[in-house]
Amino acid sequence: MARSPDPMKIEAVTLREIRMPLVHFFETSFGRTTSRRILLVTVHTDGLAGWAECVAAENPFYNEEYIDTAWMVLNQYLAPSVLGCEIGSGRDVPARFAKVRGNRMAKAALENAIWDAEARQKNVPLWKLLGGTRREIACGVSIGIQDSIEQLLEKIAAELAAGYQRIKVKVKPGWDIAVLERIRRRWPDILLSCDANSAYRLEDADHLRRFDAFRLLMIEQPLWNDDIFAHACIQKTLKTAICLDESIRQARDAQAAIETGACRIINIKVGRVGGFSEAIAVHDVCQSHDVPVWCGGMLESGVGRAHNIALSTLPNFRLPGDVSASKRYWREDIIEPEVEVTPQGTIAISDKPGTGYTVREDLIRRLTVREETIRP
Ligand code: OSB
Ligand code: MG
Repeated sequence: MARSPDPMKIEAVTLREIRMPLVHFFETSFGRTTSRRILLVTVHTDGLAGWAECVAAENPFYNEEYIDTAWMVLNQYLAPSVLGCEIGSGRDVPARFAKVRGNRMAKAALENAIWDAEARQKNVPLWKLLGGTRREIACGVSIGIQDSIEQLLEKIAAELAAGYQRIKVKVKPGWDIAVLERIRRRWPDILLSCDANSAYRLEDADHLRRFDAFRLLMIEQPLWNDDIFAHACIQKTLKTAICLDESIRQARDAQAAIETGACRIINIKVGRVGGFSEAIAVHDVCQSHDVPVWCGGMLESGVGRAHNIALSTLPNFRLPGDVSASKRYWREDIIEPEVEVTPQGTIAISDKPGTGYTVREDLIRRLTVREETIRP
């Protein structure tokens, strides 16, 4: 029997904030982002480094966390709970964080950095370590609210020409029916969905039923960010499948949402659910109920993007994800090679150990505005 590798002694954890301007602003129902403040986490163990990205945004608008709260929780609670410890695998990390409530994006960053280190230590691809099976993944794009419908149509045309398999547009009251009408008039048959990021209320149920005319693949998170019950009420009255994003923070939420009929599709974001271990658990709950999942995005740099790619290889990731090419976001990404999408709208999965992408530490150093290394 193969001897399992020695546990990893966690010697230090480095937190870094880098600033990266987006190639194009990204606007949702809760606001516009033009430049990212990104928190990167590095774990140092036995001469190896594991990297991960904390997907908490600049403001607590998508969920309760943002970069500054994540930094503090990592610094004061999460890093101390692994520093100096012998850890066998990424799987063993959530138990060490159990006392800390919520703060899932902060937890995910440190857990995923340890999975990243584990894959390197064992010299296996991260996607295999996670239980992945796919050799290529299907890609869609999420397109933000634009200054005009014409500008949006131009963007969609460019993404379709690039090969992307599914177009998702952000919607909110006042930027919805007219937008979807124009898209469907020009492209009657594309795979199309929309994401409201919680912009509607139960009083909008009649309005939301008008979306059924556009034969959408799904409508993502129409109601409150923390709700399951009200989504179950409106899903009954909609032809269009609801996909939950914000509401699904853990496998129990997925189970509740599926069993109450609150959604027919689930978006998995590894940061939102607290790390790879819980992301796999959500995936498995959905798979056992025959509910398809897809991988969501949070405007990640290459470090987080590479992790999303690895996660997307699990078998129940049956719909195109919001995992797209580096160049849609960044003039220059912090990994090598950059993430590229084929003309068929897929990303090919590497057989190399780890993520298959190299972190560009030189570039990261130049982009760093804040750095702190925590030791036992
Ligand atoms: O709801 O999926 C979302 C970006 C920031 C916050 C929330 C969301 C998004 C996206 C972008 O839709 C997906 C991406 O391209 O990274
Ligand atoms: Mg969403």
